[in-house]
Amino acid sequence: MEQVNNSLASFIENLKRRNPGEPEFHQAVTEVAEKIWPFIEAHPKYQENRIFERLTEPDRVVLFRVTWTDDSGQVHVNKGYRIQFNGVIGPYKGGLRFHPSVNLGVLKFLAFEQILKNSLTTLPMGGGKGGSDFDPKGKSDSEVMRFCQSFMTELHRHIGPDVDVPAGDIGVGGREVGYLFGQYRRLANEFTGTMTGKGLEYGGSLIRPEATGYGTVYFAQNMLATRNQDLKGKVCTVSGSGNVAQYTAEKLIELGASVVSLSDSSGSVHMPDGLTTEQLEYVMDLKNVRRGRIREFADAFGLEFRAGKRPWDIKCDCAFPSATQNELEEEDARALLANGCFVVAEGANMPTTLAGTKLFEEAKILFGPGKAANAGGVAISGIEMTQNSMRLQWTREEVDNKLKEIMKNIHGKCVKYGQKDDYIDYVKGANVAGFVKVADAMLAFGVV
Ligand code: NDP
Ligand code: 2IT
Repeated sequence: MEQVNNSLASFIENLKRRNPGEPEFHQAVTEVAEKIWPFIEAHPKYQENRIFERLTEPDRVVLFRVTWTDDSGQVHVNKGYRIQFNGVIGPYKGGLRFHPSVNLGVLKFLAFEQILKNSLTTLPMGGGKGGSDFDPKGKSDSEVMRFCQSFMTELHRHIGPDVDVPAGDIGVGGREVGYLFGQYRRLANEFTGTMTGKGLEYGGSLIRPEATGYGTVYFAQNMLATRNQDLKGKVCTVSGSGNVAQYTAEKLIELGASVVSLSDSSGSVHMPDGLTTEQLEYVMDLKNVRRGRIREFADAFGLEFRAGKRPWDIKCDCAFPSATQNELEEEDARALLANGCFVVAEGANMPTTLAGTKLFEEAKILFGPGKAANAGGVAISGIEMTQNSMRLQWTREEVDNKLKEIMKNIHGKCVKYGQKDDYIDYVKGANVAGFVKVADAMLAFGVV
């Protein structure tokens, strides 16, 4: 009979052996495993039923070909994916990412994180993620439309309002969701809330575009409140300049903080006097309508553009990594700490490397991991699903209040499971709290 070796080291070794060539997936699981192992050991029912092993193997992975034609008539082939990772607490839920770096390991890390994040929101949503290595940069609207239609022509067989509900992520915003949902509705011949992040005219929710960024800022407010502080007057670095970065910046400005950086994959812009509302409007138009580069923003306002550089060497109190995974490495964490940064709220998914996370923990700063801090986006997706099922639309204020309440709740759960003698281990708190609900549902279902 196979001997079960229950040590953390052998678990990680097995995971790497069974999932070769997926470093981001290994990283995401390692972070969770390190935090929940003592909890699992203290509750043998999880270990005896090999719950964590089951939780790290997706229910299913759908991999398909996406063929489309560009404006000059040339045919292209991309990969399409949907990872339906765990559905024990609700329909699979999670975004679609279109970016050339997308591969199986990246989407498995994102879908795995999504299981615990969705559990934390308290709403009934399982974990999923999907996307393609298609690069929307430089493509015309009609090329993006043809790609989205081809992608959905296959994906529609695998999703549905009670099965799997995709949304946006990097490279998938309002325009793409419109094309994707339009094709879904046409093929399914029914109007159901099978995508979230939809336009307001066709079933979208107020505040969904803002929700991830606003929610991350609300989470930071909750963390600061544990030290009797708030965001007023705080100097904040933000990375990225897409959906999450834009609404993080908007809420920070509204709360009286000073946003001193934005970035994209070409480099960062330093705004020593703080981003103004007028400048943010310019960035939104540049990125969402004209689809330009952040350098153009620096040039338009005579600001310093730091080619190829991240914002983390800029002095700040609070940092909001809002671009992509592993954008905040050990050296960046060291620079932030040396400059006195004491709040890091992750708007992106897994932006901090394991070594960076360790430094933040040792320094006992307020470090809010993505699966807690950025859960506002998927939470309001859940609220969009509820509105679609009820066939009504809540007001902006109602939805924003729900978002605030959910972020406060998530913060409370992190404190409950992560409180240590002299600081709150939010990484442990988020992982254990997210795990318990899913694990107990898995136990209830028996060996499946
Ligand atoms: P967008 O596509 O709107 O914006 C992405 C931003 O990140 C752009 O500024 C982009 O720059 C930058 N970026 C992307 N890849 C890289 C890279 N390899 N290096 C440096 N910069 C990069 O995506 P979102 O704002 O929606 O997503 C940002 C992050 O937030 C992701 O980690 C996503 O998973 C996470 N997230 C998103 C949610 C949502 O609701 N949208 C919810 C929760 C988390 P460039 O234009 O040069 O590519
Ligand atoms: O990472 C995420 O939580 C998202 N991209 C949002 C997912 C969703 O279904 O709204």
